[in-house]
Amino acid sequence: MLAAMTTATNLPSAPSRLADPGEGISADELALAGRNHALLLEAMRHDVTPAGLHYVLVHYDVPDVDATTWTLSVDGKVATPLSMDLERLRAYPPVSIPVTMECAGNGRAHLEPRPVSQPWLEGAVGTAVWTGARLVDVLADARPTGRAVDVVFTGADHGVERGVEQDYARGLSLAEALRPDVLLAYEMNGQPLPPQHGFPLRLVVPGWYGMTSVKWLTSITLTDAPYDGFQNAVAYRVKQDVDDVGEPVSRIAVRALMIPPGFPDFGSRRRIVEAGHVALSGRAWSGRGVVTRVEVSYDGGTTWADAVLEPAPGRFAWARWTATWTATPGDHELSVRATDDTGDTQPTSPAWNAQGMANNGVQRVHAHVR
Ligand SMILES: Nc1nc2c(c(=O)[nH]1)N[C@H]1C(S)=C(S)[C@@H](COP(=O)(O)O)O[C@H]1N2
Ligand SMILES: [Mo]
Repeated sequence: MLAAMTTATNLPSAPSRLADPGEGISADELALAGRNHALLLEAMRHDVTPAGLHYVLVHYDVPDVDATTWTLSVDGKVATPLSMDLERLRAYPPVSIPVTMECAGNGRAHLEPRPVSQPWLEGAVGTAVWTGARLVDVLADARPTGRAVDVVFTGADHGVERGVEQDYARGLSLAEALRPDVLLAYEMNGQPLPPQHGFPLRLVVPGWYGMTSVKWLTSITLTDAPYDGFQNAVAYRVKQDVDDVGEPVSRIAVRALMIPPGFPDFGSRRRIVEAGHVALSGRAWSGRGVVTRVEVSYDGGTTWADAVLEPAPGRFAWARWTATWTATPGDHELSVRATDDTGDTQPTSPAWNAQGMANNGVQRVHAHVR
């Protein structure tokens, strides 16, 4: 059954590759960028991102799901296979959690050489309040057998990726899947999920990069071996060479972003700022620990000053930070970096890997002060 989800084909399909030196964004990448939109950085003024401003990443097409006939199956290494509709899912005790989700490819377009894929700058992030049933409650009813080690989540969307035709699917270890904050979410910010965010049901795995939170969920299959489908074994890996096996991508590395100050130039998005005291703010998050420090630099990363960090609204939600910049006339490069309680911080130059995964290089904002 799992084999049917992942089939090598000879369909035309773009390979994984690095851009040549000086190669610009192609029309193919522009088509991806137009579909998969980033958070507008000024939307970080909201604790909870309005649904329409949350970043979107859809590998294939948004599937056409009829909620009246849709069902979720829970099968594989379970004593009691289940099939349930939305009404049955809503009968489980509902839980709401604010979660900052980030795409593992965030920042990819800044890498040199540039992995050719969805060309994110830095906005592939957003925070939503997700409401749904706890996965652990549903799995308790299905009763995993002693042989279950992995849980495979499959969506209703279908496509071909690097020659492999597939339904989007990801495996997660049973131990991680049983965490009480892993949700089968049917609401985003108090409303039914929007089509692009997984209507009618998605998985939400707080703290992990977004690829784990499978949208348009149709089946949950427990397996007695680690899942080796495309999205686990090939796509979401940190590789030094496109042909490496690499290491799996998992939890979100610490990162901070600022709302660019002043007003933008339309074409370049460079900032025009009035001299004097400038209030800066933004957000910081980590899926691996708790953010303990945010620092801001006004001189291209030569010197750093502590920002004020506010309490986060939840363990897996971003925290707001503020700082005051004394802006003097001239051209300046602003940047911000966060540190978490595991000691992790952000590198000034992003750590390179062949698929542009899980990099957390610092944001740079160019400002002209007048
Ligand atoms: N079924 C399915 N689930 C999916 C995806 C997808 O293409 N299909 N994209 C994943 C990726 S790579 C990310 S970053 C998040 C994005 O979630 P969002 O669009 O709600 O922000 O969904 C994940 N879940
Ligand atoms: Mo992603």
